[in-house]
Amino acid sequence: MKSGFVAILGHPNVGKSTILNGIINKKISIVTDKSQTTRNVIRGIYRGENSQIIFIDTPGIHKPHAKLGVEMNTMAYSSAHEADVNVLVVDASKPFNDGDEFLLNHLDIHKVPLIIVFNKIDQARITEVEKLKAVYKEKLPESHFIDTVASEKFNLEELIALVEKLLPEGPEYYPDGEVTDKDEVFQIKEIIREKVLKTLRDEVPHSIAIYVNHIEWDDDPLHIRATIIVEKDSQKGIVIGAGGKRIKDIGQKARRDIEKLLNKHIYLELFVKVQNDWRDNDELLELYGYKSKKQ
Ligand SMILES: Nc1nc2c(ncn2[C@@H]2O[C@H](COP(=O)(O)OP(=O)(O)OP(=O)(O)O)[C@@H](O)[C@H]2O)c(=O)[nH]1
Ligand SMILES: [Mg+2]
Repeated sequence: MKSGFVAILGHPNVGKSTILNGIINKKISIVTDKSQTTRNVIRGIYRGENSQIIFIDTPGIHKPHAKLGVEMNTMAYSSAHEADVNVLVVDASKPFNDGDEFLLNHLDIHKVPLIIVFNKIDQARITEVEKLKAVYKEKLPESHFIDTVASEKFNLEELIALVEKLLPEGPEYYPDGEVTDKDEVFQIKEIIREKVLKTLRDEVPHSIAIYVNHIEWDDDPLHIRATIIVEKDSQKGIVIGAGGKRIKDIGQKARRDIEKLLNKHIYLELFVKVQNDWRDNDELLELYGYKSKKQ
């Protein structure tokens, strides 16, 4: 059988997590319109008739402003290094820029087959996409190209077929039925973070982390106590909102999704806590699950 590890790489917000979810046909990785949504390496296990492919969603590579960003970039770089096939996702609606050049110079994408995915072609002009492709063709003549609209699942089956063709023969890495390497607690935290991200703007989304204090698995409804960590006092007020309206809204939306995930009624209690500069604190980064060597 064909099997192996496929890293999905690129800048933030290009559609990497949307591609993973579309391929696995399940929401494994959270998606928002904010950049730097994904902060961990998240595996999705795809099974074909004669293949098992471990697709690896990675944090978007960016210029880091804190240790958190450095950790995130490290996760992406090492995923590229370890992959059997690399998938570099680019936003087809944007012209080639210095940031793209930087990625090509720093990512370890020259040892194994490389697919360049031109995503968001629904937002791009054909002539501009052609220009972009000409640049990549010149820089990476051996790479394979494919156009996608990940949000519509357009061409994802073709992408899977191309990956299958490029993968080596190998063993089954995961038992039947497993779709991700992440446990339920990770997924609960991510659902809450997604709802916070979707409700907030500007700098606040980058400043939050989620900590699960306690889950009473035997209770019915199942009882979850979680804390939204922010970096400044002013952000605490923003997350809570006037009269607690915003945190209530976040809680309701998160509860619905967590109920779908666990297929159980849940009672979700949310707290907000300020932890100054947690994004630059090694111990707290480890506590919140953002240390790259732990991946
Ligand atoms: N129009 C359009 N929007 C898309 C497409 N694919 C993804 N999006 C949207 O682009 C935004 C970013 O998608 P993500 O999948 O979170 O992007 P990402 O590359 O994982 O981003 P990071 O996790 O921040 O690195 C979301 O609002 C998606 O709905 C596409 O093909 N066309
Ligand atoms: Mg993502």
